[in-house]
Amino acid sequence: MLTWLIRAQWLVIPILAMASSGTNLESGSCSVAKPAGSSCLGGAASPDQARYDNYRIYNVEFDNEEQIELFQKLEEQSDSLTFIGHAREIGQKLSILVAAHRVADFADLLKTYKLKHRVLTYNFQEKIDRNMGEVLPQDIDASKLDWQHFFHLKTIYAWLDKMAAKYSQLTVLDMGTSTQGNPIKGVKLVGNPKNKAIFIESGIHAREWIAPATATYIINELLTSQDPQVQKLAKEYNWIIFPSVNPDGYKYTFEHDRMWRKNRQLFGTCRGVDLNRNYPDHWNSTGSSSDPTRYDYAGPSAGSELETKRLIEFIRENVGKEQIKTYIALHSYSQMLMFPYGYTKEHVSNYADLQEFGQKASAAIKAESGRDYVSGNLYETIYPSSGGSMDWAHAEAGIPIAYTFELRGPPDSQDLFILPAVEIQPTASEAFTAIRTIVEAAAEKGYYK
Ligand code: 0X9
Ligand code: ZN
Repeated sequence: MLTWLIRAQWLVIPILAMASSGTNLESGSCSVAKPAGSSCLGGAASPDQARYDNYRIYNVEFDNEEQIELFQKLEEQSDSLTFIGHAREIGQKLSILVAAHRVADFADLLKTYKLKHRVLTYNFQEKIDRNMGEVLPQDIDASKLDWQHFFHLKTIYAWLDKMAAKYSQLTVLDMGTSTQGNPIKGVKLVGNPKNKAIFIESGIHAREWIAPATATYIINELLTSQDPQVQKLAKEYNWIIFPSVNPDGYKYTFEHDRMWRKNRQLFGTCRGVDLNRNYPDHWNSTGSSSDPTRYDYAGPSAGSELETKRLIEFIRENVGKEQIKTYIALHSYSQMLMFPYGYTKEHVSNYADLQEFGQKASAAIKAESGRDYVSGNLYETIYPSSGGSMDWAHAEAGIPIAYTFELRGPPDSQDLFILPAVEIQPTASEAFTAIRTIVEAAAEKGYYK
């Protein structure tokens, strides 16, 4: 049985069979011929796009060690099964995106080893098609940016410029360029030069589009909200917000593969370092891979990637000067508010405070939208993982309040990272509520004195 399974993975995968007549489609135009099934993608149509027709999402639950070992092997053996996390423990539920040509033998495996499971989605491409229809063309006027659509990097950057031109308290920052030469742009919103600062990192994982959308929402709220509480936060703190710290990856998800996660660094036949495994703090010690083909590849060495170096350099230069006391990393999905550490279950020195602020924030979300967000240290709440930016920011840069948010949807989401655009506004709003709650609770405890 197992031998048969192992062999099955060597079947030739007929993906991209639709690819290219050789025509190079002009970006921004949909009037020219295009391969079947490709969409306008809001002006970034490409003939070379990954497709997920009839890919299924399974959610499996492990009842015994044999099943766990089996699924650990399966993940190692197959690149046509996208695991959203690793098989680790009894009682764990795991979502797996199964390539169409593997559905039969995957279903057989579930039956043979009696795994509890559900099919969450039967055709993942439908989710992607719907999502690509929610993207506005990249050359639209930046004043059209809203929270009912998703936006290209170019549009987001133009919007930052536009907002900075309009509001004198806002300046555009540039951390420097990415691996492929894209700028890593952000903004600083100054209420008063003497204020303590809150740093928001977003989009380190390319496919988590709700993260950059939430970052622009927060910038907009801080600048335009009529709510006195929000105006107070904009006045009493300075905010440094980078909507996309992995611009190469983000662009790639619009132009070539909606499911791309890592940066775009080349390693022979494959690409990409998981930037959230690349930070020099207990680097590559747990929950990360040394194999560049993997989604959680830690990179060839600690801090190897240009995007990591840019962020480290920025924080080192500014943590004292700008008095950065809070670091928030935005991700999706699973609805979690997590604090350090990711690499060990040992507790940080201010564990009790971070726990309390996290619980208050999740209660505030519950009151606002009814959504459940679980709070706790990252290691125990989601899974062990080392080399994350949050651990580095807390342990190495000395930023006392540090959180990683996993935004919507729920852990058993049928959409994985493809959150419907109607959910952008409520998701961003509840994330901002959580941040405000954390900041206000930390202020009461004297963290910003
Ligand atoms: O695996 C991750 O990087 C995060 N989950 S996601 O689904 N958004 O990819 C969780 C946080 C990982 N760990 C650390 N910050 N250490
Ligand atoms: Zn992520």
